[in-house]
Amino acid sequence: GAALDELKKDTGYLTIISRNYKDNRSAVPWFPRRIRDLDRFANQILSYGSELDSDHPGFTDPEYRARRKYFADIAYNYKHGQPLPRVDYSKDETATWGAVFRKLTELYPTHACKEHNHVFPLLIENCGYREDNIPQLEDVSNFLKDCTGFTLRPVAGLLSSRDFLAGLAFRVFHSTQYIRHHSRPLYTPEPDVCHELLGHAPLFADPAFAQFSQEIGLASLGAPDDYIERLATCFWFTVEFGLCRQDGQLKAYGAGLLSSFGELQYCLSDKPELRDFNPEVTGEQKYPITEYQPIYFVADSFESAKEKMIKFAQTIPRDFAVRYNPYTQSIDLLDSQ
Ligand code: NLE
Ligand code: FE2
Repeated sequence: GAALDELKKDTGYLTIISRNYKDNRSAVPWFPRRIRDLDRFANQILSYGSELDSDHPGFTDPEYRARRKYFADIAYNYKHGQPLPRVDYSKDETATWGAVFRKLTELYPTHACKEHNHVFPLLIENCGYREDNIPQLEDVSNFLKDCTGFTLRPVAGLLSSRDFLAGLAFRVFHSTQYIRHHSRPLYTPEPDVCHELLGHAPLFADPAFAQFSQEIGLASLGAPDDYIERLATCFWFTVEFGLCRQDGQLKAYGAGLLSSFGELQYCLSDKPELRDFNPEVTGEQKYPITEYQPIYFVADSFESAKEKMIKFAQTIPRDFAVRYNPYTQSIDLLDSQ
């Protein structure tokens, strides 16, 4: 009747079973309810990907700056559902990728977790991972979709933690498409296509890891700012810089490690400090972003890390619960009691 019509007008046919959310809506930070809502983030990036700081290795390289603008524009104009634009990478760009690829693939068998080593040959087989070829985001996104339902979206610049994490609730990963400046191939503090495709993509093909990542995303929806900060920190120390123990040995699964030849060796040396992953504690840890991490957190498995994240999510002050509806690719809201 009238109440249902009112609710439909309010939500555009999304499922709300939570009266709390409906009554309290103005107090809850906005969050995407359906996958196409992610298109809104393009207009609210914190910095445009082509504005390089003066200490960036590409700052004084006009060719590199023009290239960064080209990639930022692709992402800025991208809309959900479109194929990810294919890019012709130059000879120099491909050479940079090749240097990174060659060095890292030497280390993976001994340094990367078993999930990464399991998926990597499949990417070589199906997505054009080769020393002399930079894979296309479209091909990798389609591969991930088949494995776990994860997809990639191009991103024009830096998203807020809130927006970036919200994508994960929909199994959407915001990915850069440009490549690092050729002058510094073995470590960069900013993500690039090497980091996304060598570091992140293989893990998003793993079902348990995909679930873990989505849990962080779901926990973030409508959460207060201080919890977004904690969740982003947990993301940093897991998805970006996580270590795990496998068959009694320490291995890397964090993308920031798996895309840096220097840090991948350093993280398994006796130099850094190691602590057990626990969202309550990990979420409070401060970290540098432009140098190797002094502290890493170690997970027992993606399953156990996921269980810990789910427990932590229940401590977030939110008077409704969220559930991802894969049929409609939208978020259902439930009463949490
Ligand atoms: N340090 C990483 C690399 O060199 O590939 C990138 C980390 C991005 C968070
Ligand atoms: Fe990353």
